[in-house]
Amino acid sequence: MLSTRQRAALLITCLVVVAGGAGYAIALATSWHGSYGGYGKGGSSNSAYGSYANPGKRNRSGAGAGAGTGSGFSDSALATSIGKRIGLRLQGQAPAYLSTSQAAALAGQAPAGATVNKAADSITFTGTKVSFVVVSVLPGGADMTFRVAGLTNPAIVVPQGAQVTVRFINADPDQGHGWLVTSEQPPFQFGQSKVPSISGAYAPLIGDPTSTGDGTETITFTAAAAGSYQYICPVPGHAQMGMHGTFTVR
Ligand SMILES: [Cu+2]
Repeated sequence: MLSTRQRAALLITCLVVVAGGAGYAIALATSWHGSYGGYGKGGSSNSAYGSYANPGKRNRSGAGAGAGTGSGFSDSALATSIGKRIGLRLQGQAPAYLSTSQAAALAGQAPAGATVNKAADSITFTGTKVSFVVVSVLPGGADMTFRVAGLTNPAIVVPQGAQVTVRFINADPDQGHGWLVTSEQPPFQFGQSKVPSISGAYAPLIGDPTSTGDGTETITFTAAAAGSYQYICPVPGHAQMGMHGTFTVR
């Protein structure tokens, strides 16, 4: 029997891109194996995001930092549309909620035992226990970015073998987002990795805020293998639009 976490981690997105004369037609099917709604409201698995036709939008650059340099399909309108659907579908299903002001405070808080270098936009941990808060799309901040310790998409460095605890909060009012560590490197494609390269390094997608506040969850994993990774949002097109930063294990 898979745990809620394991089931939620099995996010499979299939992108079928068909080149047409005027542009691309995209059939997009996203499904959660088991029930993503293992967070309490089961039964939302195997959702299909339907079909989209986007004539004339070939290889268009996405908006935001780090966007648009990939050779893959890029469509920020489609990426935003998918995020909206996920946001609505998963609204109210996060394991816990906190107020928007609490989320904003946590987004600016420096993690214990870390060196936060604002100029270099980096956070370096040296201890074997690493813990930090990641907030996606903080109101008032840049769209399609992560906020950690007051920095936007900072480089995060952790020692090899460290136990890493990540509290993920989705503060975006109208988009679903997640947080995942991958060995894939930018430029990202529209449909980048949905499977973490470090076991357990995946905070499953959280939907829109509710009247109670922003959805939050906490994950823990071991940074076993040294390497240069990226943390990304696994929603198609979101990493391409700027939701990524370096995650170094050394
Ligand atoms: Cu996202």
